[in-house]
Amino acid sequence: MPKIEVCLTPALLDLYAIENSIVVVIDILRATSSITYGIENGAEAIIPVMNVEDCLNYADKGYLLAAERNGEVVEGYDFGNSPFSYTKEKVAGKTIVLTTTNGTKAMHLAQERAYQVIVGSFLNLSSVCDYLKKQNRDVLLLCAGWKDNFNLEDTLFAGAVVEQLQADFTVGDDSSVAALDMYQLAKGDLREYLKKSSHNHRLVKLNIEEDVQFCLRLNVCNTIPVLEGEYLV
Ligand code: 3SL
Repeated sequence: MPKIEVCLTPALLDLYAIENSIVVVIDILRATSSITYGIENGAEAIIPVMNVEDCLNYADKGYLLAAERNGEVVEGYDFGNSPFSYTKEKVAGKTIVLTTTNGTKAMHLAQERAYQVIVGSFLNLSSVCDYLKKQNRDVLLLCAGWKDNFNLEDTLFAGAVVEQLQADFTVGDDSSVAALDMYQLAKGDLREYLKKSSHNHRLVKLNIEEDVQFCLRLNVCNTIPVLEGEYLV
């Protein structure tokens, strides 16, 4: 049986052998939720870049430029990381260059070594799990966390995936067991549980409570963004 493991922060990624694994990058609030929603809504591609300045390399290509740091849109950019900026009206047929505090960095780190990098969120939970079940390959769930620290929301999602895959995969490490236990404790009311999370406090201060609610919606997207070269498609 293939194995499933959970890497709780990008700072721990070096500990995992991922050359033959599918890595699911998770940044529930809000990067991987917004990316999922954008691709679902017909964005042609999303190019995740590490640094704000990297976006400018694409400035003359007619792409939308999106940049978030510390939860806020970086001045001068078209938009940031809110799922409400990734609606059909705004992104269908468009290519978006995106940089975020944690999520896009995690994608780059994973891509250096992984067999494949895909994007997971509660919005596409079941589609991601169905896809992983069919691949018969080891899986690493990579929590983007916050500036290399552990966070609750990404770990909860990892637990939700472990719950759906545990019959078909060997659960490979204690962080998977912890994520599963946490998810089973919280799943009756994810929103209530996440009121304790540090990123929730950050986002509530920024007045984006509705983004948090949105990112916790279950299975409203079928798409699975896959990183192909520099493009998420
Ligand atoms: O860190 C990230 O990649 C972001 O998702 C953070 S925020 O939700 O936009 O604050």
